[in-house]
Amino acid sequence: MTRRTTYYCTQPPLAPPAAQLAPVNRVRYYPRPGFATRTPGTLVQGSPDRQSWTTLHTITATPAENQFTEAVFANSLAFRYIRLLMPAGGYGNFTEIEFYHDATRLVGTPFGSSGSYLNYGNTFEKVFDGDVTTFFDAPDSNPTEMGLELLATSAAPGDFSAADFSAADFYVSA
Ligand SMILES: [Ca+2]
Repeated sequence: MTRRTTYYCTQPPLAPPAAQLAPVNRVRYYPRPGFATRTPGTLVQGSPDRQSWTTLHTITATPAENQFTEAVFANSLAFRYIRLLMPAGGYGNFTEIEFYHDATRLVGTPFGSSGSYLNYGNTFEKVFDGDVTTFFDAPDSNPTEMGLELLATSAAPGDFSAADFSAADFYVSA
């Protein structure tokens, strides 16, 4: 007698869930040392298209020097683009900016105001490089933006390449 066992799947492989964007409700920011007084008036904003922006929070106080300060605010709106908009004269002077949904780090492709003061190379990318010794220093005193086009979430600071993420890394909002 030949015993045969047939193995089969009762369900097709599950497709990864469609990635959804998480609403930002927490921001950590670390001012350029010696220039924390440039921070007040900075807006946290979201946009679906980088054209129309919704202000989600306003930073009103001068943060402490040489450390991160955290802003927590209520927000249930998920935007593809999130940014800090620093007022005129601020020169984008942050060393690092981190966006979160609750405890989940939001990551994406950085964007921001172009150039650097006297072309020293302190461009907006410096606020997303995971290094608190590097900072953005804009070429002029116009308002400056520093933000992310959201892709996914990750616990790894400074890890912003879409190629680094698998479907399992995408945050799916409830
Ligand atoms: Ca930096």
